[in-house]
Amino acid sequence: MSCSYRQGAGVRISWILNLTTKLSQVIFLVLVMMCWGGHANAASSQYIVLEGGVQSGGAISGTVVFNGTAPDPEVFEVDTDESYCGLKAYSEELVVGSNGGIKNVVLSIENIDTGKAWDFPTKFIFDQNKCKFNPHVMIIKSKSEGVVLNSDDVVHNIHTISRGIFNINKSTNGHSETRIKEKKIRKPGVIRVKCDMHYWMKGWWIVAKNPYTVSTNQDGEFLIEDVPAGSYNIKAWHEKLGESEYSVEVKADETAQLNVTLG
Ligand SMILES: [Cu+2]
Repeated sequence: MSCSYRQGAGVRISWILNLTTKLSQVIFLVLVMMCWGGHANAASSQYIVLEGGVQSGGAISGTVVFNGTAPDPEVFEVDTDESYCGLKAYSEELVVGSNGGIKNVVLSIENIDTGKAWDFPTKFIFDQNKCKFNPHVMIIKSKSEGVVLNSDDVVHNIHTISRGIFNINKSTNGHSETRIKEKKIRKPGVIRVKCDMHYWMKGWWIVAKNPYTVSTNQDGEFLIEDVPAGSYNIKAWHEKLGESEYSVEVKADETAQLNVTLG
């Protein structure tokens, strides 16, 4: 009896070992498939520049306007470096022109993988000037290098907040340059920028997925050029008014109109 008991236990152990091996094989296969899928997705989301440029490209132009009467810009009481920065600071969060056009709305084509060459500056410049960030909204390419200037007589701070794109928190002396090295800005997305010395100083870096990313001027106008003919989803992003998407059909050598109302 004791012998058959031992045999039964042996069979059970060997069955369990067999099952464990099979389970390990299944888990390994699932992991390989997940890694492969992730790699394929990463590769397919890369933007590719068309050799020889875009032939017979079209364009998308339009205006982004505020719905209704725009509120007056928020006014901040300056509580630090008043003798240099002044007693009041005006929010640049929502800037609406006399025609109702909204400044600093970022428009981008979401579903484009190939097209024109990047026409962004090779080196971006972000200036701390008169206790403001200039530009308030800056569009850049990932992996690009740049400089944060402090053009003022007072000490500022550059503090970026993002989800794994680029985070820095560094004070900048008056009349100094802080270099941002190539490859530090890891991937497309939104980076919020603030100065911890002066609470009203706020800005944004938009890291573009492709060169079809522009912002509106002070009249709310924008133009996206050299677009291959096709159907596109256009995303409009504004720091206060949020995100919205629109469909546009671009025909060869023609300019499609896209007028957007936000607010
Ligand atoms: Cu500051």
